[in-house]
Amino acid sequence: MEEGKDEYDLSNQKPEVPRRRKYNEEEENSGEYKRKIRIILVGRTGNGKSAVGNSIIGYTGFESDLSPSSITQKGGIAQMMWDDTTVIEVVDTPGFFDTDPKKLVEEVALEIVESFGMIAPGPHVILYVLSCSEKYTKEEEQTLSDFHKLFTGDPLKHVIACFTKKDNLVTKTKTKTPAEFICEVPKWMRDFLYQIDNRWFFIDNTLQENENQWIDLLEMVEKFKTKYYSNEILQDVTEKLKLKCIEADEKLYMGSRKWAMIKRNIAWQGDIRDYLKATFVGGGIGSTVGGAIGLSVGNPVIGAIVGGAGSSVISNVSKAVVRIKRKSICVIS
Ligand SMILES: Nc1nc2c(ncn2[C@@H]2O[C@H](COP(=O)(O)OP(=O)(O)O)[C@@H](O)[C@H]2O)c(=O)[nH]1
Ligand SMILES: [Mg+2]
Repeated sequence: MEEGKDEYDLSNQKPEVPRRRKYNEEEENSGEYKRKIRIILVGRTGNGKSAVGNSIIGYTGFESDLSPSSITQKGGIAQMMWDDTTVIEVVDTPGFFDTDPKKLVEEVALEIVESFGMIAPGPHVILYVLSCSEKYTKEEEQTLSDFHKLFTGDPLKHVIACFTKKDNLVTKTKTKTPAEFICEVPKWMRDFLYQIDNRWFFIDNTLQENENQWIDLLEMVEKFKTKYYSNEILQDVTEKLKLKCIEADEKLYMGSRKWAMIKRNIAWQGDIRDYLKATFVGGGIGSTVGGAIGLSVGNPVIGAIVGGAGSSVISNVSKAVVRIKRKSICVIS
C-alpha cells in the first residue's frame, strides 16, 4: 500500500452508474427480466410529460415539442432496460384534461382508452407532471380535480409529483431550491403534495446527459413495490385485451411482443370502439351534451365521465358492459 494512503479511501472509485439501454422489442418474446415497472405520465399539455419520458428512458421515444405553435398531443409507449433486470415501461399521454375544444368526443375517449390499454393492467407509478416555471392557474387546479375523476379510487399512493423545468429555478437575479419552491406553492397543491406523502421530484430535461437525475427518480420509483393501480376502466380494458389473447388462441404473456402490439392497437379495434361508446358516449355524454358522437365540446371526456350522474357514471356504465369470463390464458406480470 502507498505510504499515507488509507486502505479504505474510496474517493478514487467512481460509484458504478446503473446501466440503462433501449429495450429491444425482440426481447419481449423471451420475457426474461425480473420485473417490469409501468409508469404513466399525466398532466397538462406543455408541462413537459414527453420530455420527462425521454429523460427516463434515455432516448427520444416521445415527441417533445419546442414550438408552442405545434403542440404535440400524442401519447405513446416506450421501454428501457435498467441494469439488465428491470424493464421500465413508460406510457405518455396526450393532455386529456386540457383538450382542444375542437377535438371530437370520440377522439378523446379513444385516446384515453388507448393510453389505458397501453398501461394495462395498470401503472405502478403515476407521474403527475407539473412545471415549476409558470404561475399556477385555475386550469392547473382544475386539472387535478379532473385527474381524480378519471383515476378513480385510490390513485394517490401511486403518485409522484414531477416538477419539470428545474433550470428555471436559477435566474440571474435569484436562485431557489426545490424545497423553497415547494414552500411557496398554492394551498391546493400543498394539500395534494401532503396527500402523496410529499413524493415530489424536480427535473431539468434540458441537461444533455441528464446527469444522474433519472437514477434519483427511478430510485424513488423503485420504492413502489406495491401492486399496480387499477380502476373500473382499466379492468375493462384489460378484460378486452385478454379476450384478444383468447381469440388469438395463443398463450400470450403480458410482456410479450405480441401483447405489446395488441396493447398499441387496442383502441382501434371495433369492439373497443363499441365499448367506448357505451362507456363514455352512451352514458355520460348523452346526459350532458346530447349523446351525439362527434359533438365538439370543451373538455369533453371529463364532461362525459362526470356528466349528469357524477363519478358513479363510470361504474354504472362500466358494469353494464358485458363482462368477459376470465380465462387463465394470460399471465399478468
Ligand atoms: N427549460 C426547460 N424546458 C423544458 C423542460 N422540460 C420540458 N421542457 C420544454 O417544455 C415544452 C413542453 O414539453 P413537452 O415534453 O412537449 O410537454 P408535454 O406537452 O407535457 O408532453 C417543450 O418546449 C420542452 O422542450 C425542462 O426541464 N426545462
Ligand atoms: Mg407530449
